[in-house]
Amino acid sequence: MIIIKKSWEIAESEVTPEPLYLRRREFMKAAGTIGGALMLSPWSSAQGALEIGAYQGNAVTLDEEITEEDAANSYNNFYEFGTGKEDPMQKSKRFTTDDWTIVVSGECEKHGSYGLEDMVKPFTVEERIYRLRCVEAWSMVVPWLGIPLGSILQSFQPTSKAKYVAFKTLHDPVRMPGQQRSVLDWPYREGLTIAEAMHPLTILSVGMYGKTMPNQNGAPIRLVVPWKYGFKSIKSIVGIEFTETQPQTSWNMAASREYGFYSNVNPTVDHPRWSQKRERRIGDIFKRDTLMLNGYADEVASLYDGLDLAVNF
Ligand SMILES: Nc1nc2c(c(=O)[nH]1)N[C@H]1C(S)=C(S)[C@@H](COP(=O)(O)O)O[C@H]1N2
Ligand SMILES: [Mo]
Repeated sequence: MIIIKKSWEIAESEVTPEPLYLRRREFMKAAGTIGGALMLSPWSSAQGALEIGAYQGNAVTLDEEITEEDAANSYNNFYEFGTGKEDPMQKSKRFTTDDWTIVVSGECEKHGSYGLEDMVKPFTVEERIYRLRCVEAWSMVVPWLGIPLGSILQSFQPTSKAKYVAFKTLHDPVRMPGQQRSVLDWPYREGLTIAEAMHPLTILSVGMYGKTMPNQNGAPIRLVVPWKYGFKSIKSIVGIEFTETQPQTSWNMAASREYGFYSNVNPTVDHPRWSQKRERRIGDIFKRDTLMLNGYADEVASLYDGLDLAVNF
């Protein structure tokens, strides 16, 4: 397989300032992987569980400290396993994701039920180091492993009527005990415009910190949309539907005044109950300013040309 890099996909050695580059090398060593600009054969499979083999070196990186892996794996929002920050880590230990299938439906040519491995195997897994900004005003920097969502969606051949993409999390109150309480209208649902879904920064992530996705972070596959509040990055996806109209989304259904469909990170639009101007980076003592579109404005602001972001929050 030959991989042609997009203009913005630059090897870490070409773009990363040296101190971070060195830290990255140490991190890759610690994770027991080899960092390289282009590495193929992304998948290997053992006993049903999805394992990540070699992956492409990071195409998007940040000159910011990566959050401690332990913190990213123990301070989570995943209400399917409880509403406490440590519930997902503690209560998802026995969650199994073998033989995971994803149903693709709606406005596309190739609907059907896809096994996870079959769906992702044709694509190269890349490392993307992104900020994650929760609507609750905390944030992290996470090295995700994933595939551009757009590449996967194109393979389903969306029709011209596909204006939105809707995602659904597994609904199984036995395996996801948090669903035995109606804190949300299960299953968890999210959605993007087709332009947002096709944007090269949007990924489906299958791992982090050089490893297969931990259960508490949304195993085996979750969305990562780095310029939107964290709740848009839906975990443990079992359904992808192309729609003509704007899909319903869980937090908007729960409190439409507080959580809009777009939910772009925006320090100038406060949540009705708290300010969004600043955030607590997990591991830091002092708060820092929240950046417009979480620091990705150069890449994505054009998606919202002519849209009033205070109205379309
Ligand atoms: N299915 C599902 N996806 C979800 C959530 C959830 O409760 N259920 N929480 C969201 C929220 S609020 C955030 S901030 C991120 C947190 O991702 P992390 O735990 O990997 O940091 O996941 C999002 N995805
Ligand atoms: Mo969040």
